[in-house]
Amino acid sequence: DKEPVIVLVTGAAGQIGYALVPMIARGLMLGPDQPVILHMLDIEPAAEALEGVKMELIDAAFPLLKGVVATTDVVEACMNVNIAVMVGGFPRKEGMERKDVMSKNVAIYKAQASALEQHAAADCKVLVVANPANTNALILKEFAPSIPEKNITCLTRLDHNRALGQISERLNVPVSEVKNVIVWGNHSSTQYPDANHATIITSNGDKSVRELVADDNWLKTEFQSIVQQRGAAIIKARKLSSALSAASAICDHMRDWVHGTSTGTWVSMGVCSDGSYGIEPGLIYSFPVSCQNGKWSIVQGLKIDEFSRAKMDATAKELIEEKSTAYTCLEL
Ligand code: NAX
Repeated sequence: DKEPVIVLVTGAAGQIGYALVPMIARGLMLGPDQPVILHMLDIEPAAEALEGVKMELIDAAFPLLKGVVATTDVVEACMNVNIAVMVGGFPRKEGMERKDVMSKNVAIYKAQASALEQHAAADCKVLVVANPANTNALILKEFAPSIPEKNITCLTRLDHNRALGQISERLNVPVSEVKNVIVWGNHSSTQYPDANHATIITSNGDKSVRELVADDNWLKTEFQSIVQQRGAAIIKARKLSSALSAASAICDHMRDWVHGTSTGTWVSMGVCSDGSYGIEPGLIYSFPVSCQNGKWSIVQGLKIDEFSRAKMDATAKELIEEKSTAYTCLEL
């Protein structure tokens, strides 16, 4: 029998947490033969609700679930964790700009960076979900210098999956046959969803999405805005932000990172830039990555046209500004 993997979920009493923990306990993140122990962290006002989630996890009698810790103590939560999914944060309320939530969240991520650095397993893999996701991950990286920077990522897989979904709808093919879209940059409305290298898998080999769509204008306008504004559309329709699709994307991100992507397929992950594609080193930027042996690497050598270049630079510029706002908030 495999040793259980300890998975931390912060903000576990929230709506993504509620959708995510049963997926993890069912093996959708780490595989159907991998036992897990869940560490769930939330804050004092949510302690009772968190206890309720723990009761439901026990009641669901998941065979893979070997233990559940529900706590408001960040040290207990981070103890020996192998995987940390950071969903907890100060919510963006209606009418609030991303910048308004920035100062609250970077302070949280600075504090939780220290707890992870001191108490998590040495090879802990971290995924930051809470917004501003890229900048929270950047702050976590800066304040947990002993965690290898390659182990700190942020979630843009939901945007990636949304892009796959839109291509699938447009071309009327199953989403499982669409691959290699890219989401570049920030998990914000400046993100650049790029279908230039995307393909459809057919029995006669891969076919270019750009050629099949045969409408560059759609790819440059409507496709962009639907993917970028999808979060807002869900809030409008549900009066709540995306939760099941976010939880599913979190499982996809971790599963591909741990178990690898299939040959010839890449996914989008927010990772520390090494200067690839001219992006400022050290920024947490969403790139196309392939994964093998528990490590991601940025897909190299993709041809970037002028339109893409401008979009990729604009979202990088926003991340540089967010970084400087975050540092101002932390009075650094
Ligand atoms: P909720 O407000 O339902 O849940 C957040 C939970 O975090 C709450 O239970 C709250 O008590 C808890 N929390 C607050 N401060 C905390 C702290 N210091 N330590 C631990 N827990 C704390 O939000 P939900 O809809 O679950 O969304 C969670 C986060 O994901 C938000 O920041 C949201 O913006 C972000 N998202 C990011 C996405 C991405 O693709 N990167 C997509 C989905 C989502 O919008």
